[in-house]
Amino acid sequence: MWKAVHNVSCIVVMTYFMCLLDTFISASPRRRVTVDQETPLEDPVIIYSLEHPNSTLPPWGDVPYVDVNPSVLQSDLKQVKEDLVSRISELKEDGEKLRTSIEDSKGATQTQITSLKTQVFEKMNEMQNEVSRLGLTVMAEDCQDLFELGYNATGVYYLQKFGRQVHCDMEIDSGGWLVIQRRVRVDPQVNFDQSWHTYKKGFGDLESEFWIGNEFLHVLTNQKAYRLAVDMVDFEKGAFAASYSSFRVGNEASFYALDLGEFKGNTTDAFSYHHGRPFTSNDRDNDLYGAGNCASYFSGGWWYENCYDAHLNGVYPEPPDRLNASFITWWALENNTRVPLVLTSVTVRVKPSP
Ligand SMILES: [Ca+2]
Repeated sequence: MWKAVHNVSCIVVMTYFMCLLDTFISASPRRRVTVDQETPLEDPVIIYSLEHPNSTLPPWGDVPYVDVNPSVLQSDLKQVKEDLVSRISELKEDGEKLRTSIEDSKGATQTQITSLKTQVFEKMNEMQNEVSRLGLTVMAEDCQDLFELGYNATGVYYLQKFGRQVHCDMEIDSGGWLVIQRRVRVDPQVNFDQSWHTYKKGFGDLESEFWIGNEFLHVLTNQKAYRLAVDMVDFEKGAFAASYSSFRVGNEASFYALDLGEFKGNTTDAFSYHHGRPFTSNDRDNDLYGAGNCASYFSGGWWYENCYDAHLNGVYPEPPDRLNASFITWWALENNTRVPLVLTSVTVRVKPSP
């Protein structure tokens, strides 16, 4: 009997303590931490959501959760704070690096700008010089002017003043020579048996054979004093040179009369024979040959008298023939004997007198 009473008493006491425990637990605030449902519990990404235990919540077990005690939470918060401080520190370092980088960049840019400025100034100077040169080029009166402006390549140039092209020899005899006539062996040969009008305006090809034109010769040689040089190559005897201290051509009213100065050269002065003579073409007979037109006889316009000692506008002899020297010819004296140079190439060039 006593044992039965004892058992019942024990059950009542245990129930009482269990009730007390339950009451105690229920009365304690519960800190619950919900976790992301997608996140495995083994490695939870904790979303700190402190809920009051009396708030409406799904039944326990429906929502994954972990109970954390305050010390753990405090530790987590401390870790977060430390992480934030660390991150802020990193950001500060990054910012400092960025600032340094920007300053470096600014420095580099400044250097580049300085370099660019220098280049721009240099370019501007170059352009200014070029503009100046171009301005002077526009004003150029002849090849010597171009040569002095730095144009030192032999070839065809444009003279703005005259609105035409000219061939400049920038190499021979100190350069600056304007070529007024050239004969070279080309096929087909340029026809020099031309009319007054054609000789007046000029003809041929500046890169090969040409006559620059009587009107241009007149205008050119009257803008300043010029000297003249003739380069010749005989088909057997080689090169010869003749030069004249002055060279001037009169206007059309004078029939482009020739005015030559003092001769120098390694051959005979054949050209002075024509000094003072008007020009004759196959359709304008201004020569002193009474029986006909020298230009027609010798197939090319020239400052004929009766008819010539030098004739550079003839035709090439094929084959070269010294006995019948009525071609491109320069009569020379050899041992007091007149001997014609039969020329296979000729260049006549002018340059301002020194
Ligand atoms: Ca005549």
